Amino acid sequence: MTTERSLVLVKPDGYARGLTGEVLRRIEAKGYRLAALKVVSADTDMLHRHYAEHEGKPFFEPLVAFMSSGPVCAAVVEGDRCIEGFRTLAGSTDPTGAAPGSIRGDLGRDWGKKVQKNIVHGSDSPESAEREIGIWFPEL
Ligand code: DAT
Ligand code: MG
Repeated sequence: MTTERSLVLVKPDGYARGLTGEVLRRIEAKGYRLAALKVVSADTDMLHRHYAEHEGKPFFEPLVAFMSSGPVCAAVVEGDRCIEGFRTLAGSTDPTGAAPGSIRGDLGRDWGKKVQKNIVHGSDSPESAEREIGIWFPEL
């Protein structure tokens, strides 16, 4: 077993739709622990750092604009292999193709803005998780 931490965000679409509780419920039902939790209005500096790997891609600036369009719920999720586990709970990036049973597959769809409004973010590696936790929870 490898205990990991993941940075999970309920994005502005999920927060505005009142899906925060449903996302957190699924995380806890899976057996992961909410080690830290808060509602944040992210500024563009934070988001540029958070999405640094996507800088220069055509969807980068629209993504940052969307992510700063409203509050998000940020969580540090803890558990054995929770990085891969949460990404499985989230489903694939495009909600239209995400598997039923996943957060994006059950609750997301094509809203006419490509795949921007896909409800959640989850770290993709232990290195990304620690970097992202430093951005969203500098106090930890
Ligand atoms: P994920 O969130 O599944 O890790 P990612 O890291 O590749 O996906 O991309 C980050 C976010 O950027 C993703 O959740 C939605 C948006 N995005 C990704 N690919 C996109 C594309 N081709 N067009 C528009 N937005 C995109
Ligand atoms: Mg990603």
